[in-house]
Amino acid sequence: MRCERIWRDARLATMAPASTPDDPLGIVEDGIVAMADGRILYAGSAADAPRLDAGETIPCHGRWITPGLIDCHTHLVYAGSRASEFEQRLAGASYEEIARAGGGIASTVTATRAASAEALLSASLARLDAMLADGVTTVEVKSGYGLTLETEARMLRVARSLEQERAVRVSTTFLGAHAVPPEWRDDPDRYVDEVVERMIPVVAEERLADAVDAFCEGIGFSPAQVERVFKAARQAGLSVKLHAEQLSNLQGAQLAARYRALSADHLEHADTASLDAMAEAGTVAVLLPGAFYFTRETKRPPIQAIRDTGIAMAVATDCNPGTSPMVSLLLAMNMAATLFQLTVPECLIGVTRNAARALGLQDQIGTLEPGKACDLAIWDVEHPAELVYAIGGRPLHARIFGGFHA
Ligand code: DI6
Ligand code: FE
Repeated sequence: MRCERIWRDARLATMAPASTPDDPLGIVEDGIVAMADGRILYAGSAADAPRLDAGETIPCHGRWITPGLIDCHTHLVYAGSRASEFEQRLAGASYEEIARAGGGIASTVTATRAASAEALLSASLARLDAMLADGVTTVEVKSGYGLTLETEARMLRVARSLEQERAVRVSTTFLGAHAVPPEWRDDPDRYVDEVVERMIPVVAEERLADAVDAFCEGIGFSPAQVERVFKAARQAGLSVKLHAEQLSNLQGAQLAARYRALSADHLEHADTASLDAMAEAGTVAVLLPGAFYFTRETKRPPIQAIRDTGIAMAVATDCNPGTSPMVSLLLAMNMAATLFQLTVPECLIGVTRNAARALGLQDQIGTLEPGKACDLAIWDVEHPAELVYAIGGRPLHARIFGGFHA
């Protein structure tokens, strides 16, 4: 078989669904990956490989190859900083108090509205470059700091343009229902009208977003308001996801499941009825330990119940200026293990196969299997567990995007 490039002498963690329970990572010791047309032609043991006629062969000297990592929940595009609010919180103010006093998301909205597309792009690229250095090849990016049609569209266009600036796949999410903007504070339902009647149709028509998200919370939107957003999204042909049960239990995850959401994210305060509904709907649980850590939340998501119901778990950075100013997906895995007691395989599958599912991209990325995009991370580690264990290292040897060294 003719292929363009082969990586040989590698150890693979394919992340393909386990054929045996004692091999959750799909490990291949004597592995090769063959690429044609940017896709994986073969990934598996050298001994079992078909005859491959390669244009170029790259020796990996026993290094580990995983699928390129996927950060499936970020607010990467924004302007400004919230370091002063961090200091207020250290002095005793709560995240919700700061938000209700007009700070929080609203302060980033002010900074983001004032920023040009160029300024937003350059601030975002600095964060994106740090993510890529951790082996990320796909990143989800939400809007939600503009909260007018014009500024939300600007955020989404900047997010899309990251694909031209760097070798990365970007999945965009419209988060117009992130916060009620100051000009609508006295009439939140009218702002929801704006999101539903004006913004979502344009976002869909201009293909600015791949999905629609909302913040279902006392300081965000009620389930009834979120439902209106979901209805409009589905009508426009967009899939949905939800920030659910982060600070309190409003039964957002149940609502998400009812709309067959790709994911329900955070879930610290989720109850078992919600988990059953998510399992039934195939909605992925996206865990965001960076936000849990940074807000010094004490209620952990019900991990054992999530496991027991068989819900797929993903892990992401939630990179945002208010509750998770974090760009390292490797650190997010470490936190998911340390703070939430995820196992090492759960963390690794959570940033690859299950993260792909959370974006609806499971047919394209997330595992080393024939037909998937040849997005690889090649690591200088003795075992993939080190990717979860170590804090602040630089284990990435090379990042391959669509078959090319990036
Ligand atoms: N939940 C979060 O943790 C972020 N957004 C959301 O809906 C916080 C965003 C911010 O504080 O800027
Ligand atoms: Fe978030």
